[in-house]
Amino acid sequence: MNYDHKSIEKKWQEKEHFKTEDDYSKPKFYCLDMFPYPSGVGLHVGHPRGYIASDILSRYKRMRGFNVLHPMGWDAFGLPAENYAIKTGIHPKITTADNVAKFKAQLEKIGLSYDWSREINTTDPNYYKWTQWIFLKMFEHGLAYESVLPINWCPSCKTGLANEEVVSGNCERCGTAVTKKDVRQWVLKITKYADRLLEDLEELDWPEKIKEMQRNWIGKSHGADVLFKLNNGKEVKVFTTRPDTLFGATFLILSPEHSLVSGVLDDLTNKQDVVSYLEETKNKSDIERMEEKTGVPLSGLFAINPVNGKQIPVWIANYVLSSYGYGAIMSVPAHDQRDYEFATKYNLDIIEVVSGGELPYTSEGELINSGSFNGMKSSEAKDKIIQEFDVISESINYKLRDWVFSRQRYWGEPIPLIHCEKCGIITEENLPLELPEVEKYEPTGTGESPLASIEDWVNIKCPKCGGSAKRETNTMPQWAGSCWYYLRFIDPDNDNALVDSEKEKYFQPVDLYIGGAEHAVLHLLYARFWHKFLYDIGVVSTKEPFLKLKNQGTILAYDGQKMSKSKGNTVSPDDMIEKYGADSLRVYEMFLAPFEDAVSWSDNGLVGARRFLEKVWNINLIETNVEDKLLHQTIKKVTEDIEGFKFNTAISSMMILINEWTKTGTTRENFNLFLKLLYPFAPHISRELIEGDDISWPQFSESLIEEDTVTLAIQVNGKFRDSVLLTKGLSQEEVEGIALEREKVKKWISGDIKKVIFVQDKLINILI
Ligand code: ANZ
Ligand code: ZN
Repeated sequence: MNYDHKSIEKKWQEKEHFKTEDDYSKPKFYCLDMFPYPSGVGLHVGHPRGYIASDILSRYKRMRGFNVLHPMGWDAFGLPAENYAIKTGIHPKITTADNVAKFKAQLEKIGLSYDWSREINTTDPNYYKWTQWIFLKMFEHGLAYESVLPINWCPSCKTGLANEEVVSGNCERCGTAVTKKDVRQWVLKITKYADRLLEDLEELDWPEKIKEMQRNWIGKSHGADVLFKLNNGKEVKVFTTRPDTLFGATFLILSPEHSLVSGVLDDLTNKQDVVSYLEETKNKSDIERMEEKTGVPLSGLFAINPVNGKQIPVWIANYVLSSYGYGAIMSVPAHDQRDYEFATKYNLDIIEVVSGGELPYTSEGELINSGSFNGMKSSEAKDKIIQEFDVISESINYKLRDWVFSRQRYWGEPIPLIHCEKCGIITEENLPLELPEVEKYEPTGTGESPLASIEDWVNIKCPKCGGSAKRETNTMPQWAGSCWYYLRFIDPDNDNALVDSEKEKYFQPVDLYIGGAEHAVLHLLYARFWHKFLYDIGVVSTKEPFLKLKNQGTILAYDGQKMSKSKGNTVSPDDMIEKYGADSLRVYEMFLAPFEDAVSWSDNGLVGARRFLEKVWNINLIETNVEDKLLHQTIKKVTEDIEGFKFNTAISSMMILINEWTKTGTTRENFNLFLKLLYPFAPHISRELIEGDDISWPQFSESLIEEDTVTLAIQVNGKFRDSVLLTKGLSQEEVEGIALEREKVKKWISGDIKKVIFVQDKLINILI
């Protein structure tokens, strides 16, 4: 009989159904994939890599008696569907539904064991009702506030962006250089959680790289605030991590946006220069501002260095960020790279105050040119300087900024707030507040969302005073729905609560979370923030949502490039499944490299996986029952490798076993044990071949796989000369023969052997 993958896969995909039980007596295992954005182009073979791994774990844990929650859903708000609507006039709802159907069909063909009865979609009003509910809770707790500070603005997407969405100065989505714009916006106080987000990272079993990225993003710095008096009577506060370098602070720099600047213009002797400089930097994107350090002095203004009373010049410069610290710095060119470049360029004083070597010397060391602090170590001087001066105080700074949460676009969750002239801002209690139909999806570009033009939706009566009021027209960012979706899978149809608390207690936290590393400081940080808030208001019982995280490596195209539709180098799983089968695809994707490594796709490799399964299909079953040691070693290896995420070596050990059995044949009983090992990887063919309904995970026999080799030491005249790996139980004669042939031993043997001391399986000592 031929291995006909098509009929087998169809049969088992129809037959096997996976439903998570509400049986709380069993141990649970919550195994979650990062749910996809259902894009129009469908999946390529890179996407399922993570899904296959989570499926292996889910099937394996079920076999071991766990109640497994393994759900899937759609993160369906977002710009592609909206941009498509702008082009075609087709409502994003329709596009989204089409894409979801397409994605789901693709996933089903791979044979993923999801409990589809729990499917969720973030654009479903029954879902986003709860996204809105959480927002309102945050609002009630003072964690959502309105602000009009300049924000990151993508001129192409025509919307404001969060800091996390700006990747080296460009829009995370479209790559356009981000500018600044004053937009009224809703902001979430993620900074209130900075310390907890930092501390609780320690208890997570996540890739160290991701944890480090979050630590850096939160960016907690210990240092000092220093107050500088100006000659015009005003004061400027700066944050520094190096108060020990204060004697080397030779000038002060304000960011162009610093609040003090506009007030001093008239007192300057170079007002015109400053005004044109401000104009120039305003029109530059952050990235352009980073390219070259430029600045201009505020002539006529100077500051007093509080430690030595010296007058120092005040400048504005583009590399001082308005959003960090206080938007102003004390410049220490001898010990800071950026300040050094700036001072060299503009011929400003450079005073060395920490001895070390070549300038700029940026490490800590021993103080010089620092008055009574000379000779002190930096660490000591920091404390002493903070103690000594009233205008210097200990301070902690974070890089993390509050989360700009409003978008001026259509296809997102409406923010359920109402602006009333009399009552101020009030909450919409009638959730879900559904997205209204619009005629045009175009962003206005003015900072207002397309919703603003739907008069009869915007203009309402205030629910409190009955007077005229307006709805908030901003929508939520694409990250909102994914901040809490893992909770909804636990209880997807609950109309009365976001999640039933008894169910939540049983299923939370997610035991294993698999997805791409690109979400390190976006989704993975935002979700942790929302979770901690939900913990604080008693909705969830754990401090962290995702216990263990694994990132799959990228699968690159044949040419080693990233797969993309525009490059025309994508490989579709559909074609591969049609030709070679889902089981072959699954085995190949897990075999091709360690799970977290990037690797290029190759059809040949897929053919190799297919051949392996054909060998399994054709194994010769024989009657003689022998204890199969290799089988039991394989069971042990595959068990350990699945637990350790080493799917590639698990498969190679199964391949070794199958190669052996291809020569010798095996018994039905042993073959059945093997098929259960194969089942999580290649479920369809395994189910087809397994005899009986029991698919529990096989146990290996300890006694069978006990080590049968030993390392034996060889001595000559009592001195260690070599060691050798031997089968256990060899006789003195046999070992002596082997020992005397060893190069490292031979050279010590001259003359006759007088005596041999032999301790079985341990040592041989040759005396001459
Ligand atoms: C003087 C100094 C001397 C500094 C020295 C460093 C080395 P982290 O560690 O990242 O927190 N800084 C403060 N506010 C800034 C702003 N708004 N824009 C640009 N730079 C700013 O960095 C803290 C350091 O970054 C501060 O310590 C300050 O420079 C600079 F040898 O002050 B330092
Ligand atoms: Zn953009």
